[in-house]
Order: sequence, then structure tokens, then C-alpha cells
Amino acid sequence: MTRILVAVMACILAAGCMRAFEYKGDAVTDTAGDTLVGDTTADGDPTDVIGPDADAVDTAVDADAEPDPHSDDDGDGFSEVDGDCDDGNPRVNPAAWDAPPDGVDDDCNGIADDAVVDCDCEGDASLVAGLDLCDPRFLVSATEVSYAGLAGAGRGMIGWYGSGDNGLAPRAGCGYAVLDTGAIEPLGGGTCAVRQPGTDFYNTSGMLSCPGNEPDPDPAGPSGTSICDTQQLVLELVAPSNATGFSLALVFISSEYPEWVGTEFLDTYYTLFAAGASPAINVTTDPEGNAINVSSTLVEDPPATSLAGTGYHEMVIDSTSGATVPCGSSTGWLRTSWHVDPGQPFTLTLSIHDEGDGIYDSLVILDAFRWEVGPFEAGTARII
Ligand SMILES: [Ca+2]
Ligand SMILES: [Ca+2]
Ligand SMILES: [Ca+2]
Ligand SMILES: [Ca+2]
Repeated sequence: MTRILVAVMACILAAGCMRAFEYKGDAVTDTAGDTLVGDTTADGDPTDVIGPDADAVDTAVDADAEPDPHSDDDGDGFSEVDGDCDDGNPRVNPAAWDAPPDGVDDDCNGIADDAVVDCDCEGDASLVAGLDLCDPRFLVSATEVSYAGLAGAGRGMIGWYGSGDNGLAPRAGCGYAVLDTGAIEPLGGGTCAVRQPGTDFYNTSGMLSCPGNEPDPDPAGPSGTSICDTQQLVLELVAPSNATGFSLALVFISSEYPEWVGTEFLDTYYTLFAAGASPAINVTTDPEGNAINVSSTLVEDPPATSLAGTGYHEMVIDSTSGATVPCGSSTGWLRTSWHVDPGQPFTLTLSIHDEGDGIYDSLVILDAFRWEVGPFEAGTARII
């Protein structure tokens, strides 16, 4: 921008200048009124500037000190004619994310610090809207994956899961995506009887119908136990040109707590990250490096985050021990952050499944996806 200003000033100082720039080889027809100083030979060099150059006679080899708007000076893939509004800063171009509030028009749309778009407040009930993935430039595709025909009842964009006064208020926008290994409904009036024994999507009028032959999403290797009622949201993304990473907020809730902690019934949530030819890795783990299930140290024991109205909050009699126990527990709100390279294509698979059988359901709330543009610490941590 600065160099354009210098060139414009040079032009203005030259008598009779009507346009600051006239370029050979560009798509702009030369118009009457240009003051051509010496250079009238169309030498085919698209970088030559015709007009009020300081050098009166242009040559085939351009010796001008003028900026070349067709060149990508900062190497970010965009020249000035491509819309790069700061060709001296590779973090500023039309493929950047305008991360407010730094006063910079990172994405060159003419607006510094674009307004935050809450697409889940605007009638978009898709899972990606609930997740606040609202900028279509960075979302290539979103695919919902499940294996049982009835599993659609376990997915949805929800405004506030439970009674609306619990600890599950949306972290961004007007709702969030929910992936549930049982039926999400009923909202606001859930009872533990809905969660335990829960829903087997292969036969909602009966239990233990799951054939257990769904693929095990664990990138570290199959668990050897049956996988049922898998729910996945597979996102193909392209990182903004100024991104250092991404992050998303989540709550894992499971009715396997507390009766089935440490058993084979470890319903598990993964955030699977895959880029290039590298195998997918799970980037949502507890401090011990373990995936999120009721045996994880991130699951609140005893429950702390209010789950009022979800059904998981009720106290029930454990049929094995006879003790009165909570219907379930959660991790509370967590945020997973992970590194990406600027402009990097990658796939995120947000995945939860019943393990061991299709009953005693678990769910994950997914919200507040955002791009990171500065330094951050990768990993998963509690957020308040
Ligand atoms: Ca550039
Ligand atoms: Ca902008
Ligand atoms: Ca949201
Ligand atoms: Ca289930």
C-alpha cells in the first residue's frame, strides 16, 4: 500500500496525469488522457509501467523502481492484483482470517476487524453452524457419519441442552452441535430412565441389538471390544493463511459413570486430526495422554458441572452395588487446541461411540470453534 502511495504521488507530481498507473499486458484498455512519457513501445512486458515514470524512456528490460502489482512480494500466494492489500505482510491477504480485535484488515475485505458472525443465531441448524464454523472459505465439506439407520436421532444443533440453567450454556453463538450415542430427546425434561439403559440405534424397542461390527475409530489401534452407535462429524478444512492452529470447546457426558469406570464399557470421544499423508492422531486427551471416556481424569468425580434437566443429573440405585449414585458425569467444558500450518488442508473427525454394547449412552457437546492466529499451548484444558 505504501509503495502504491509513492507511485501515485509521483504520478500526481507529473503534469497531466489522469491515471496513476497504466500497465502493458494487463486487462485494462489504455484510455485517452494518459500522459505517456517516452514509453510508447508496447514491449509486451506486463511489468512495465507506461506513463509518468521517473525514467522517461522505458526499455524492454524494466528498470523502473515502480511496484509490480502482479508480483507476490511477500510470498503468500497473492499479488496486489489478486487482492493482497499488504503485499509486505504474508499474514494479510484474502485467505486470512480477520481475527478481531487488532485493528488490521487481515482478509483485505476493506473492513478492519470483521464483525463476529454467529450463524447458529440466524436459523442455521446445521452441526457446523452450532460449532460456529461460519466462514465458508475454510470449510471444504462436512459429513455426518453413522452406521445404524436410526442414529440421526442422536445428532443435532441444540440451543441449550438440559434445563437451561445448568452448566451447559453455549460458549459461542446461540447453540452447539451434539453427537449422542443415544437419542438426544427429550430436551429440557430428560430423566435418567432415558439415558440408562439408553438407546441402541439398531433396535430402539429392545436392547443389545448392536452387532458390534462398526469400525473402531481409535487411531492407536482397535480396542478389541464391540463398537456401537458411532456418531461422527467429518470436517474437511483449509487453515486460513494467517492461522497457527485451531481450537474448539467440548463437554463429554456419559451414563457409564460411575458404575462402569475401568471396565470394557468405555464409550469414547476423539478429535481426530489428519493432514497430508500422516495417519490421524487423537488431539483431545487428558493430561495423562488418554482419550476421553469415564476412566479419564478429566471426567468430574464426583460430578461438579450442573447437568440439570439432562437426565444425567438424577440420583439412581446402582443395580449391581445397590448404592445411590449419579446417573452420569461430565468433563465440564474443555478446550482442545492444536497446531496447523498456514493454508494447510486437513481433516477433523469429531467422533463418539458406545463401546462394549449400544446402551448406557454418552454424548459430546461441540462448540466455539475458532482459528488461532498467535502463540498458544496445544492440548486440552478446562475452561471456566
Ligand atoms: Ca502477496
Ligand atoms: Ca477484514
Ligand atoms: Ca455455537
Ligand atoms: Ca446407544
